[in-house]
Amino acid sequence: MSRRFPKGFLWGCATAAYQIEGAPAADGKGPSIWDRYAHTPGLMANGDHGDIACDHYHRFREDIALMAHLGMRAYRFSLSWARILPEGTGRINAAGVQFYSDLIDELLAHGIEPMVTLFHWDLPAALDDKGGWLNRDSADWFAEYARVAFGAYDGRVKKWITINEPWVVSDGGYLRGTIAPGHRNRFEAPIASHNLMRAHGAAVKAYRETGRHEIGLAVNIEPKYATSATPEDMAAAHRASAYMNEQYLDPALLGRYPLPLREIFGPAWPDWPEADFDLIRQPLDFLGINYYTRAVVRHDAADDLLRAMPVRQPGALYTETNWEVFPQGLTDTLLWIRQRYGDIPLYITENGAAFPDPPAATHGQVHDPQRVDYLRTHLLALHEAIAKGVDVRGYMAWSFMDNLEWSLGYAKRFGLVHVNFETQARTPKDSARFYSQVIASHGECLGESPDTT
Ligand code: GBH
Repeated sequence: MSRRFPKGFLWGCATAAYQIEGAPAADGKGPSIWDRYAHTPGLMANGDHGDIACDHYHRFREDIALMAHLGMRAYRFSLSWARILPEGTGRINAAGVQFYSDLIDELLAHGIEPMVTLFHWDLPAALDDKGGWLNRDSADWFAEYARVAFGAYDGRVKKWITINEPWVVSDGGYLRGTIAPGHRNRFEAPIASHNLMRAHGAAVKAYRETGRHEIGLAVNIEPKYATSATPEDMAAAHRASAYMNEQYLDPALLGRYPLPLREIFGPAWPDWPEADFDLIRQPLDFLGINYYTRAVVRHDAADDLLRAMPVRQPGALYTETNWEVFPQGLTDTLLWIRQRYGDIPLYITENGAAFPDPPAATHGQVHDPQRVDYLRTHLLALHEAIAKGVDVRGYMAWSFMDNLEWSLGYAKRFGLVHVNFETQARTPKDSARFYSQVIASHGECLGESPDTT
């Protein structure tokens, strides 16, 4: 069977500003909640922080040259809001605007299409001081920032993403405290989610005033399977999916929240003004799907939010972050999205895995057979969904290079390109070479039996 991908299919890779840039105070940048969080003792694995990271702020030209060398056709990256607006609103920092302008020009000069995420978690600290995503004004702050970015880059940038993974921001940032701003409050989580979605809507609305290209939202989707067919386990899977998946896609695409959220949050679930849903539900040009893993769950009253607990799968392969490798979940996710929300152009905006790679590159090589397998099997699963008629237009591997895996620090490596954090040397791993071949053959080489040399 031919594994050729559709004509014009966009092959690329992804990163996010705080994970790679470093230079937290360069050229007038304001502090973000991640600068604060990472410098709060005890919160980051190994005491790591993003002050240098991959030093991409100073090395973007060589990084882009390497992307081009590997054959990337697209690069998804995020803008640091506080580089552009150091206080989050108001004063524009021209040097920050210039940095991304130079980066975009460099990409275009190498024939690489930029895909720009406006918000990948690094909220300006000045806005957190005003309540961050708990403040209803956050939708206006975000629209103001979005307008500045559209004004500076639209035309050169043809694909925009408003927000990356609102679920992670709400669940990690406001409910469990595992990422910035580190709150643990069940009442805050749905409010943060709602304001993130209002901000998304407000930015899309602003884009329609002046924007000439495409804009969408990027969500993390994990299919939730019941461990048995009992009504209890089925209901648990249903709640888990409502919480992680439908909580964001339903308001964005259907203009309402899924019913189980009321039961999940109980007294912590607010009643929202109807008009909010008109703002949130803006017509989108595409949806970005970040896919990493699935969950199999069983009913368990001991879990006081979802009454659902993950069930470990014997015999399955798990990554270094303890996520099950389950390529079929990508096919299932894409078919589910079409079934629930209808036909909307999709991009895989992230997909990848952390594995314990060899600690250092030897003789310019880094062998990462598990990542090669992960890529191959997920691209085959993606191809299957496309063959079944799902409109997927591109794939961005997470990540271009090893980087700061948020609170888990530098030890968890997701890169196609190895980074030596002592010397900042970049070394393409076997997975980068494999992905180059996939791109060069439009997927055709996926049909061949794996190279076992
Ligand atoms: C993405 O989020 C981020 O966008 C990116 O910045 C990050 O570097 C990358 O992934 C790798 O982490 O099994 O219960 O622990 C990932 C979203 C949500 C995917 C939680 C895995 C596992 C749930 N993740 N999910 S659990």
